[in-house]
Amino acid sequence: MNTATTNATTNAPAATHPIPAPSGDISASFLGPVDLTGLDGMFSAEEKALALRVRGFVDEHIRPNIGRWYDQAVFPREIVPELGRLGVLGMHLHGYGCAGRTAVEYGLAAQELEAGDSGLRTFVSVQGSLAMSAIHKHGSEEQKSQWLPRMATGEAIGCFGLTEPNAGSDPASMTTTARQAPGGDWVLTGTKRWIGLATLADVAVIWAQTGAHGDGRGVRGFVVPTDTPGFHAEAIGQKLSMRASVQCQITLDEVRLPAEAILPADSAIGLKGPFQCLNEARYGIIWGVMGAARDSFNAVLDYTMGRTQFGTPLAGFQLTQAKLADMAVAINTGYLLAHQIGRTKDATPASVSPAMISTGKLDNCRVAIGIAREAREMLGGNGITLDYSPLRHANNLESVRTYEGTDEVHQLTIGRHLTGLGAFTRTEG
Ligand code: TGC
Repeated sequence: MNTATTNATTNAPAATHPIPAPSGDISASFLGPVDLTGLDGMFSAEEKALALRVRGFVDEHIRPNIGRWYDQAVFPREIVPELGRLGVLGMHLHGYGCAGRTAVEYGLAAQELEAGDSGLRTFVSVQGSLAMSAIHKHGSEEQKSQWLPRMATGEAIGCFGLTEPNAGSDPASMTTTARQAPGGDWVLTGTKRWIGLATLADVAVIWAQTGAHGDGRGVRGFVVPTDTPGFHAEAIGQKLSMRASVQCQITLDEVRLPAEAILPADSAIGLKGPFQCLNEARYGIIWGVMGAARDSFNAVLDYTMGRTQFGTPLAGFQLTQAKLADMAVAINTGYLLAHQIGRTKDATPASVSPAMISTGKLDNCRVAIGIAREAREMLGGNGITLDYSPLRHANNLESVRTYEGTDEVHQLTIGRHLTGLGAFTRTEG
């Protein structure tokens, strides 16, 4: 029988070990009871204050509603300007109304948002790390001035169209084309799939084959206002994951754009253009998923402390403690990995290799999903409801583990780094 009192907004027992409130005592670890290794001491007072501010936002705007949004498969469009006011949209970018925060601060914000829900963190990543980063890194002055300030406030939403129905792990095989018409206009034709927020977006960064160079170097990016004739986005339904987020299929039917719609920078010639943006999004995931893992851990720690079976709190059983210990150790190592990559990114950005990013994305995703699944199991039957976060996190993490590079893509990226031998084999024909 559950002896704990009940939370007013859900049927879940009230927290017996609440994580600190935004204005709480940060002399104890700001990461709560999971901090076994002095993680708290790795962050400055300013960094922790930022994390706690984002946590306060999550506590106020996301936690009370996320079960309903998830159940009803709703992305709360109205939260976008609130996220803009919080300063997390394109927060790691400088100028054009962006907050100019460090990589570590961006990571801390990502893990607080994902402690709320991966779908909401994904919105912030797609907007800031993919769409805004693409324009910021590769765009013209006009493109930056037109879009970035409005995207930083949430007045405009962006999406990033790379993946296609038949080109997921292998974007070099994309079939979307951009041909230049007499007079210089570009005409885009093709289909993109699994594109976050495309039905809500005001602008899409679309990657397409121009045929101008061989070996995938013909891939270029285009800034496409979504009200351009021929642009059509449709939400993908019946998802069992990321239900408080929107993933879409985009159809480009002879979408005609002016010559200056292309992302002009040399850095955007070929696949390295989109891959540089994927690095930013993958970096955010390294931190984000630790938030989902930490939230799952907190939920199950509270639950096992409060629920008595066979006359003992579940947390008093050795088998429970072994699981809690393994989860906490894995979360600590995940934060250490994220912190190491984040500090490196702030100190010497050029030394953050694709293999380093792959190491973090690969391991923190598989660790986080393992923790969320284990936490669900420890919650027993109660764990299959939306009153508790772990199964929602586990389901979301199925998507997070897959997008921005599957485990296999990251293993082979690391393998290529270690051996110098590329094991991605493309069979022509
Ligand atoms: P490869 O020959 O390795 O590289 C082509 C060019 O790109 C450069 N490059 C990178 N540059 C920066 N960062 C990286 N991480 C890079 N990886 C490669 C490379 O140096 C080369 O440059 P250059 O100058 O020689 O042209 O290309 P490959 O075709 O052999 O691919 C290798 C592989 C498998 C690693 C790559 O294709 C890959 O990462 N695949 C996974 C793609 C992926 O993550 N897709 C998910 C996209 S996310 C999305 O569209 C929807 S989710 C977001 C949402 O919600 O909207």
